[in-house]
Amino acid sequence: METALKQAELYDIYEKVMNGQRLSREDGLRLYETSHLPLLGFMANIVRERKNGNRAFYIYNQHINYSNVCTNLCKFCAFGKEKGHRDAYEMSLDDIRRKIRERLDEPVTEVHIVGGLHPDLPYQYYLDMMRVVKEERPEIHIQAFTCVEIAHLAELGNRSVEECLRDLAEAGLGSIPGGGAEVFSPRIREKLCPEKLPGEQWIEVAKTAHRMGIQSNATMLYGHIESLEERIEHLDALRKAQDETGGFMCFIPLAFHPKNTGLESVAPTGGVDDLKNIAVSRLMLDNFPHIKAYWVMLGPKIAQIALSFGADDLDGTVLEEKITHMAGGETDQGMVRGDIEHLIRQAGREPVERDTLYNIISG
Ligand code: V47
Repeated sequence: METALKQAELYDIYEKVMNGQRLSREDGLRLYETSHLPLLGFMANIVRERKNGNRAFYIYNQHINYSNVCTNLCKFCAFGKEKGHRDAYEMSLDDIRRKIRERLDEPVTEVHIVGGLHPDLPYQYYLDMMRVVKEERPEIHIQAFTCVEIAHLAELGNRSVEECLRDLAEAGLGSIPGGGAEVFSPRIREKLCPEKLPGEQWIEVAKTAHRMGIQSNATMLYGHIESLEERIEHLDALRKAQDETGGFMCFIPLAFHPKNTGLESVAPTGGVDDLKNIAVSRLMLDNFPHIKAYWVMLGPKIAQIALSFGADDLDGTVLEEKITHMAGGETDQGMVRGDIEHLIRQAGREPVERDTLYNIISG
């Protein structure tokens, strides 16, 4: 292996990995550029096993997308619709109550709730949503509202981000999912989502949450018009924020799905780029405890291989995912526990059911 690493001119990076030294942005770029995928995976796997051993985590969760009405209408998104559009929808609090009730006989531990930036649902709706979920299922962990939604809600309620997060936490919010980060580069945001919260502000919302003891995740949407440099800048910005707060639990590279979006001419991501993103993020984000291979976007087969390329988490049972499926995602709507565990065991890993905050439930 050492000879192969030398021949591929990656040996200096390997030495850093072995010594637990931080990789530079230039190192990250070289890793993205290399065609030696197995060597990249080999190095990422060293870090993955150092941090998480042979475990592969999953969660018994449920997704609820309360509304697709959105004022941002990002080019890469097939989910968001203008208010009044024939496919636009919004769930009432009773609809949300019903969604939770429908699955009370299953051991769901987390509900993941996100939606578009709705122009006129009132602030109270979001607080009541938390309360309704907790009334039906008091022990469930609510992971809800991306940093972009939090900034929107704060504005809606005439609150600072901190006050808004306090209101939400009092009503039942447990943690924040990683969506809405896209690629922080202003060039990309200008081209694809000019209305969206700028990258620095996304990071500010996350850091504010962390300082209040609310943990969160982070994502990067890759495989559209971003450059490798822009991916590295994104990872570097997250690494810096994590140095400051330590509040990120997990990083999830999200594979772009072009169908029904404003970027339909872009080809879907390939398996090589999917695995590279898992591996490079594992190697660059040395201060993130977990890297998630989100099977819904990667497909179960790539997600399974990703468990040897740096990922230690597959997300979970999910059920009723809309954002990927509206953009042409062909994976199932959900996976049962047995199938997830089988996928993990086939990869030679040990399945471990976790809760949202990575406490072990069983395994
Ligand atoms: O914010 C939008 C992205 C995100 C597309 O935190 C798209 O554990 C691909 O963030 N193709 C939502 N991606 C999903 C998300 C997520 C999923 C699972 C777990 C966690 C977590 C977070 O999906 C959006 C946006 O960045 N997205 N459109 C698309 N066409």
